[in-house]
Amino acid sequence: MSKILFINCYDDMMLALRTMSAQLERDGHEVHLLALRHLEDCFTPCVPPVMHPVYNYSLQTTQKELDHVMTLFEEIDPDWVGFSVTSNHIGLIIHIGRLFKEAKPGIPIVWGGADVWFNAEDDIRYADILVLSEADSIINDLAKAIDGDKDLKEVPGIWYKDRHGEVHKNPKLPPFEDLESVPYGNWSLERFHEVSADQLFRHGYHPYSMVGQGFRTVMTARGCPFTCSFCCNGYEREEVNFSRLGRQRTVEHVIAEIKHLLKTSPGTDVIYFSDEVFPMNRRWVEEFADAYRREIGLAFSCYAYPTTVKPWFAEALARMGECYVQMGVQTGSDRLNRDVFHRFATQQDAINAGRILAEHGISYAVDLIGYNPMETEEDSRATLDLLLKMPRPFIFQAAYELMFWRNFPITDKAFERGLPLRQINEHTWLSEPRKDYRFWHAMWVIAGTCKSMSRELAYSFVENPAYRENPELLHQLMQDMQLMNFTRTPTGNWQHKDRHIRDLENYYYRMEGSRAVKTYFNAKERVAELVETGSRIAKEVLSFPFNRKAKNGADGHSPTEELAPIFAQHQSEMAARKAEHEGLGASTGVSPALVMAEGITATRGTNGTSMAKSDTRKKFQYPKATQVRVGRAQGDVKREEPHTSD
Ligand code: B12
Ligand code: SF4
Repeated sequence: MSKILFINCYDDMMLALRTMSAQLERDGHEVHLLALRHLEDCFTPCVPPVMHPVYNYSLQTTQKELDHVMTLFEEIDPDWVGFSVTSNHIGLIIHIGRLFKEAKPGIPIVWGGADVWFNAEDDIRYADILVLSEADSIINDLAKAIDGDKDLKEVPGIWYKDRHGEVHKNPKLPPFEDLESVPYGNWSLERFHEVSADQLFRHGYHPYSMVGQGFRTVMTARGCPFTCSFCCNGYEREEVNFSRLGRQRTVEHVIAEIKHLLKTSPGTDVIYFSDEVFPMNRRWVEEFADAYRREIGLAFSCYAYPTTVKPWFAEALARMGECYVQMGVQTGSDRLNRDVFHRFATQQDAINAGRILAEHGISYAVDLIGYNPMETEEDSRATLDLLLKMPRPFIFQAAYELMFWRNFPITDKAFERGLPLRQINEHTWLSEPRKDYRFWHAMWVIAGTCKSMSRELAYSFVENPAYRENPELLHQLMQDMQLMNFTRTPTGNWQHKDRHIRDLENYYYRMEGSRAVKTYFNAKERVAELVETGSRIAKEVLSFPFNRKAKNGADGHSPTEELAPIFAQHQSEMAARKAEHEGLGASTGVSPALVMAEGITATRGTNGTSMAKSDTRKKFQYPKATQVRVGRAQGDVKREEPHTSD
């Protein structure tokens, strides 16, 4: 049996690693989890966070933090290390891998995660084993093989280097179907640590951690029917799209997991459904809403796509309890959404969705993508218009900085078009800094945050050249406005102040004799027990008999099968819109963005939806890693130089 160290950067939810840890511990392995850096420390390593930051390249760490990582590494003395790799963090991960190898020569380094799906040919230079598929069905065999009890060539879905450095490529696995055979994630603190803000939080979390404050991640399904060009689901072809296929767990199984969390993970008080898009299957959602209200009743948050928000959907969510919906809107420009982002939801769809959510009293947040070299002045204005029209109240979540990840559809096309990008690590690029990106970022936040901004007032800013020249003036205003309107909740989220006060009032009213109070005292007792009896109880908690129901629900229906026609319906609706837009686009002449969309959408699949041309990804030769340079976005808060590739 091995000692294993799993590491994730900038995310302490780390659902994949928690699930694998539970799987491996069932076989007697000792798995330690390390979250390296909290997202809050994204670009302010040691000082309080900036409000609504542009999500920047969260790729740095500090020497002190690296020292903590090495201290843990030496204490744990793992037999092998597993990294979950997203492209943003690849430089950091390569660096840490090298430190581990120096400290313990020959230690196997295993990589899995989104970056590996897209960049295996490159990633194999840095890892001994790559997991190119979902690891659920193979992780235990992989551990056996690393222990020498099995041959690595018998483990599908991986690439590995042999003793002579030769790379062996085992066949890939299809998307993992039997979601209910996987144990619930391991949320125990016994072997969990977080390193962030220059500190080592042993068996605990960064103070702003949502997990530390009671958030627990649950996925009811895997996959998404949409194909946004900036997302891992952007290619419709199955060999490049790993999560698109819709796979849905039963209502009973999800509810059982949440109940298990409530019993075993003290302090759980918000459920974060991290499904790419919250289920769209009406029967499932309705049934789930009833069960959730009846048996759980906790506040929750989930993601929605503008076209999936229907009145029945909002009614069901509202029925479940206190709810926070995050809706990616990306832009108010139909052209940009359609031609560049490959999203076929219109501005009107976003407004309709907002109206439906607001009418049902659901808090919702919108987020956008900015800093985009394919965005025109007209597009930026359309986003401003959208924000001015969006039904209130809503929370302006962020204007994310468009990231171009290696081998993602939007990146291929940006390179083919010769757009100027700056490379920030081996697999990530950003646009060149421009004043107008900063200007529009601030304009959107102000329009999204200010409750009563008229169109006239907004456009007086837009028409004033002084702000274009000095966008930092607007950024100051933006930050002051946010400070006046928002407060940080104990869960680390930004929330509108009025709303927060109302929530607190409600909370105190409900406290008397409430379930929350009971849960609190139960949890306290449980913690006291855990402290008293130490790891024996913790082991009991870990070996809790998992609910391993068959894939079908109690009445024999299969939610995955039911999901398929709903996915198909969404896809064909999007395809119809696409066809309609393509017709319109053709008559408007040739825009660079339209040219860019070509190739992403060139052939048609058997189900009538468009398919990416099989050669699309092969055309462009990516710059080599030696060309890496580390840039700094204009207006960023001063931070330490990242320790990336060298
Ligand atoms: C939910 C989610 C989040 C949540 C929670 C993340 C979490 N890990 O729990 C939050 C909001 C915190 C988040 C944050 C971010 N996310 Co995110 N997120 C997702 C999402 C929608 C689902 C991830 C998930 O939990 N899947 C379910 C689990 C079971 O599957 P999995 O993670 O893929 O893991 C399986 C395999 O990949 C493999 N595996 C994965 N890791 C490892 C490690 C080892 C050792 C092994 C053996 C196997 C293995 O086995 C796992 C089990 O089957 C994905 C999209 C997607 N389809 O995956 C994006 C995605 C992973 N996120 C992405 C990004 C960029 C981010 C951020 C960097 C955003 C930002 N700019 O700050 C941050 C930081 C993320 C981080 N370090 O992981 C990108 C990554 C793109 C890329 N090229 O790398 C994705 C792919 C979305 C996209 N745009 O395409 N994210
Ligand atoms: S809706 Fe979300 S998860 Fe689905 S393809 Fe678009 S960005 Fe990706």
